[in-house]
Amino acid sequence: MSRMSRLSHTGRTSKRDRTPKTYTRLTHPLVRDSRDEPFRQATWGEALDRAARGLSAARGTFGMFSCARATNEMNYVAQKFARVVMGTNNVDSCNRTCHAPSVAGLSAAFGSGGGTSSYGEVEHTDLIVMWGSNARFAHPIFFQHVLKGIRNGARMYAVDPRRTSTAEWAESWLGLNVGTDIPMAHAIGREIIHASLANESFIERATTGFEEYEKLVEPWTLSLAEKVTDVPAAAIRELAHAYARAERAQLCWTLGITEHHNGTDNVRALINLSLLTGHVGRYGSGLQPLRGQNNVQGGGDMGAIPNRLPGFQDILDPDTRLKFESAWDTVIQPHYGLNLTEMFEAMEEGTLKAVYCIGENPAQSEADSEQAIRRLRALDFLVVQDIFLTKTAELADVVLPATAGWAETDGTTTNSERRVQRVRAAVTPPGEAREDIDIICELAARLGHDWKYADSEAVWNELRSVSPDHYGMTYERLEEHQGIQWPCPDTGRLEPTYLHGRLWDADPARRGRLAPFGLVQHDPPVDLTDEEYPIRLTTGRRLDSYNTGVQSGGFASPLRRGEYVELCPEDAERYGVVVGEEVQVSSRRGAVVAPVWVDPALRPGLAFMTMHFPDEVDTNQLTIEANCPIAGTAEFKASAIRIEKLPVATQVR
Ligand SMILES: Nc1nc2c(c(=O)[nH]1)N[C@H]1C(S)=C(S)[C@@H](COP(=O)(O)OP(=O)(O)OC[C@H]3O[C@@H](n4cnc5c(=O)[nH]c(N)nc54)[C@H](O)[C@@H]3O)O[C@H]1N2
Ligand SMILES: Nc1nc2c(c(=O)[nH]1)N[C@H]1C(S)=C(S)[C@@H](COP(=O)(O)OP(=O)(O)OC[C@H]3O[C@@H](n4cnc5c(=O)[nH]c(N)nc54)[C@H](O)[C@@H]3O)O[C@H]1N2
Ligand SMILES: [Mo]
Repeated sequence: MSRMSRLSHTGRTSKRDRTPKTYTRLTHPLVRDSRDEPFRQATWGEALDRAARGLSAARGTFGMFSCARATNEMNYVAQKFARVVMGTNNVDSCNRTCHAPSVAGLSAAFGSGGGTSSYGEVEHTDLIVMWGSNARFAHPIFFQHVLKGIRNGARMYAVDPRRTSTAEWAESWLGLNVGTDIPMAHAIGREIIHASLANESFIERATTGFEEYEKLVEPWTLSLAEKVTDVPAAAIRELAHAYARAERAQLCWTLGITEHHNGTDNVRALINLSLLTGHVGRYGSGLQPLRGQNNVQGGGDMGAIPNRLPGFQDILDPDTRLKFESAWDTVIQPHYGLNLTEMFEAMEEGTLKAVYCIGENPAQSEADSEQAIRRLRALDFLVVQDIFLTKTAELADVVLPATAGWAETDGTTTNSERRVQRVRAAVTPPGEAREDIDIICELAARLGHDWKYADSEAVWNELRSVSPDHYGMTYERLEEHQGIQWPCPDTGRLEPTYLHGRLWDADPARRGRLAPFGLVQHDPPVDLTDEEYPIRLTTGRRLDSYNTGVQSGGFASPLRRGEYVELCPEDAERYGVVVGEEVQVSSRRGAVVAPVWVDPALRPGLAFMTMHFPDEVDTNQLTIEANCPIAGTAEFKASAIRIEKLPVATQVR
């Protein structure tokens, strides 16, 4: 039976309550002996024993999801648990669904995955490009710095298929077709070269591969780019000239670039523009991938990723491994672990059978959520450690109640300008909730590893002893300077606020490894639109809600609309639908029912939905699990859908 007819037969189109679900805090451990039973409340002792038993049986088939909202200290201890207690590098977080392509692209170009600039630099720059980023909604604090920059005279350009709130502030909005960023970037690169605006001395001094790049972009004339992107050639030319002529320029991007099956290539295409013009490695000129969750940068820095040890040190390097092996008295697996995407694939293959999921909600955040849930269900053992009973937790054998990484826990977090800042416990946690670190250490102890940390500072000092980039940041100094950016190798001084100044050094010996141009080709979205699925769906965020809605769920406000499928006025008219009318939205993977919103910010053929209300409308039933082969990130930003009117009788009034 097709999904559509199944849907109408199960009556899911009848009266629906769309009030966002309210989650209540977890206050006690929960266990159950079989998945068919409901959870029952347990003592900590019983729940931890049960979790330890399940995990000890899972050696060799284990994976961990770590929490990008919790502290650096927690992420450090979590990845140590995976590596030392469970003997695996299979540890990852939501960075995979998000900015992993930025980290991979920046690492390939510069050897380090961090954004190159600091927030304040957008206030002291001449040009700001917001590329695939709706910072007005998703990074409102950073956007305040952008607005100050504009007030100080900076020009701002927005490159986004939708005329977003961010684009409203731009001098020019380049409303490109979804998935045509490489044609846009290559055409800008070609125009800069043809107009003799390339920074030849920087190219010569700091980069490699320019001749190949020049050949690669040569076919991308402005008129070809106009045809592919749907942005007028004159607007592309204007951005090319403005970027190349600016004394200083900041190129900021987010998920509009990374959440594609070729996200890393997209990132490389943008980095190329900075190499072409020398807009990197100087104050006010640089690259800012604005990271997502409050500590997703820190989680990766702490080694909660499958290919790096704490301090972003490569697992494949034997000296690095030796250092950690002697610090932790263990043997580190000499190969990369599975990333989040690969762990889900390994579940399918039956080679990954147990997961310890800390502060992630993959049952609702993974692309093609029906498939993700099926895979989680098939696990032999699932422990979820969260602050709420999430959809993922509902699938678990053991649920452990944690304290919130901010407000209830001491430690540090690292933001997307690489600034490590202190957070402090200010609120008493509910019920029997315990700190993430305590819970992990209790489990480690039951599995034969007695780690003693007096407090978060003790964890931090252990990290400092193995990570040169963090060595100079004592808690005392973090306090004194109100946060310090990495790298900070020295307790006596601070480094510049931007990275890669070395590329400008007159002395070749101090320039280090030169930055290669990325030779990347255009590759359109995997989920093609056709007669059956004629509309391009892109998904993302709104100001008033957070990710899968667990933390922003139930609050009501007249300004908060819940989930809608947003269309432009022309398309609404073409489909004969009006604001509030419920329609069926189907993709090649699933179907949902959602009310229509009409927004002139969209262009014909383009629809927008959020990921914020999966309990009411599960957008990720529609999205495609087409992953970037380098970074493992799914193409959340490009699915093909169709929209159908519902029979009148099923409309909710
Ligand atoms: N209010 C709020 N803030 C948040 C979050 C939240 O849920 N709510 N989540 C946090 C997290 S985890 C993250 S990762 C960040 C994400 O922050 P953003 O990446 O800024 O947010 P999104 O809305 O997902 O996507 C950004 C833009 O990409 C555009 N886009 C879609 N397809 C394309 C394309 O092919 N090319 C280009 N150039 N653009 C495209 C969309 O139209 C959208 O405006 O936000 C963080 N901040
Ligand atoms: N369609 C679509 N899907 C997307 C995206 C998209 O743009 N479109 N974006 C993707 C992106 S960028 C991201 S980052 C992911 C987000 O995916 P997830 O990280 O899976 O989703 P969240 O809703 O942020 O879940 C965070 C969980 O952490 C818990 N938590 C918060 N603080 C703590 C703590 O201190 N300790 C513990 N133990 N738990 C805590 C919360 O209760 C919540 O359950 O979604 C991805 N999915
Ligand atoms: Mo994210």
